[in-house]
Amino acid sequence: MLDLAEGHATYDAGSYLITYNADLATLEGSKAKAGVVGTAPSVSAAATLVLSEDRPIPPSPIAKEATFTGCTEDQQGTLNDTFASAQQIERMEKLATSLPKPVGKRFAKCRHVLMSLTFLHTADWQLGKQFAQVPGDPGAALRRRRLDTVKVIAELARERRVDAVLVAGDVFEDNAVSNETLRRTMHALASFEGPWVLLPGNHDAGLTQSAWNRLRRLDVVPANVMLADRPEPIALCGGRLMVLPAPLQRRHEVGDLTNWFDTLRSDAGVLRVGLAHGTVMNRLPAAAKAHNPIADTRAETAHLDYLALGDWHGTLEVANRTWYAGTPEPDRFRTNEPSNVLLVTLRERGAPPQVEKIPVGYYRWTRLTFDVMDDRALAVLDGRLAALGESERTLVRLKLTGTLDLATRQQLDELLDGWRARLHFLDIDDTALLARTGLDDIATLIAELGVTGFVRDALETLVGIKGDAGHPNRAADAGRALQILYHEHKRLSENGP
Ligand SMILES: [Mn+2]
Repeated sequence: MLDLAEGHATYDAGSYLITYNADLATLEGSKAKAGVVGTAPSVSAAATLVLSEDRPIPPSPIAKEATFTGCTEDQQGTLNDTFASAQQIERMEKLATSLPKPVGKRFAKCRHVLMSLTFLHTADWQLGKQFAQVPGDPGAALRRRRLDTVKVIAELARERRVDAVLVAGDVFEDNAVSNETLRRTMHALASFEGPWVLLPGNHDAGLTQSAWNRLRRLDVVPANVMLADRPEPIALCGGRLMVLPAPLQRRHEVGDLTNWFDTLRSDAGVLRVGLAHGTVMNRLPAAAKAHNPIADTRAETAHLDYLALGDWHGTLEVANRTWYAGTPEPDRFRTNEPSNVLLVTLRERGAPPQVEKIPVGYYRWTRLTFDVMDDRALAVLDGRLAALGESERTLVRLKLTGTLDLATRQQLDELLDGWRARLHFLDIDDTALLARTGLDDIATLIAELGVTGFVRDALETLVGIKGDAGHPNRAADAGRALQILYHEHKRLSENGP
């Protein structure tokens, strides 16, 4: 809340940072305070208070509106509009020229510092992906959904009034996606009319015959959509933002395509954002493929304010100022935090970026391992599946272990049939679920497992306790112990230690 009558220095107004400059207050004197309450020019005066260059701007969470006391509703609206978007600089400049000279001059000097810039960072849409592991209608629904999630991203960009959307590669599953997919993709971007920058990745590399060339040939690319298939800087936001793209021009590169970022010069104050697709060296699990290397020091050596990456499907701050956005719509059973886009705010050259994760994914892919020992476990399994919630948008890969008798196995199958109908997709791996033999028959057990020595002694003791009607609790425990012993011994003898 900025109270113009107070004359304080710094305010955090609805988390839009406002600097109230004492010099300006002096300049306008008490008239400024009075003026703010009533007339339209006084709103301009209030706006100029925000635009002082005299004080450092500490980092603060960003919102795109400020609340002022002493304004009419209309004036408040004007202020909010003015602050709403960094794209509105021209408007602010016009406003400045209508102001008394000293104030207008101050504004002209400090606008770069004060107007923060925001963009969405996303990647790995892989539109047109087939989902061979999910057959039939559920797989088709997953394919359609990816395009819907892109529409959600476009809506989000509009709502948050960002300055740009950067897509860090693998927009398409491959260069052979249908013309229909290409057209529908362009259509899905329609809600956001600001600049989109689309980068080729390894899936849709900028080859001679590429989806990118085809898009151009089909003449379906809107004017606000840039295909960054050449390693050339792209100036956005009236020149305040320079995007440095490193498009893959074949699927696998041995060298680091972001090298050229280091040598590209830009004017002082221009924000520098790299856009690339590949593997950041030394930072990802060893299993990550080492194609398309990107230096983990690139943000420093190229003086980037932010490096927007794609290829790793989970959201990850992988190095200083360097993020993987992850795929916005999850596409596999892996727990690496997909489903987000990143809302990035840059305040000024050199200041740390503010990065907000915004979930946009629809489907949830869940892996579950469950040990079934007896019929009581079925109710627990039922509860675990129910606790996942939102069954219609959930895919489950269920791995079952344990031993079951035939009757319980049948109950289990009925339970799973029910869940198969409710979930979007249920994949069951029951290769480690063993059928139980007559555990009461010690002779059978010993013969089947082929045990001797202390294992055989333990078996005999447990069977003895299990048969002791005088101690029903101990008997139940012994029964369970027998099952575990049976299961473990069988597993070890089949798989080796
Ligand atoms: Mn990729």
